[in-house]
Amino acid sequence: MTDTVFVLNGPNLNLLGVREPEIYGADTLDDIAARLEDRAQTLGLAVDVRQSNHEGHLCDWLHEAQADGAKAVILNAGALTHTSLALYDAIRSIRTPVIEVHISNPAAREAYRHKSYVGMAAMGSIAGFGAYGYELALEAAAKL
Ligand code: CA2
Repeated sequence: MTDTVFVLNGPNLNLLGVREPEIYGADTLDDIAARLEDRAQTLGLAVDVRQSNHEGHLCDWLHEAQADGAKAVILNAGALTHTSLALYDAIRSIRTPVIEVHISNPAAREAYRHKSYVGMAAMGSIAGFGAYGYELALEAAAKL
């Protein structure tokens, strides 16, 4: 059976390509999903791309990834990255590897973006390469 990688996106990432393209680029989440689906096919994987503005949905989906035997989770938790102990605990509570992704480079931005609860629990992080970071994360997931 084809291994699936969950690609979970947090608050406001539904606005990608619509607002602040100077920071987050011109691609919409649908554009990113379409490229990931293509790339996944060549890697022999499937992707399940989701977005929610609600912290609890992201926790539920992390649990679902484990229950479904997903190969990995790629997680851009948006601003919840910097605040959510619940996401930290959810990532720690599953055995599924989680790869943190950010379009921008939070370390080069405001001090309040420097702490990452997701990064403290994730297997690894990719940040600052724009939307291409999702594809880099998928390559990393394929190697696991
Ligand atoms: O760079 C990233 O991917 C971030 O996760 C994006 C978050 C930000 O809070 C993190 O520090 C870094 C913001 C997501 C909001 O998405 C928007 C998309 C388009 C326009 C406005 C916001």
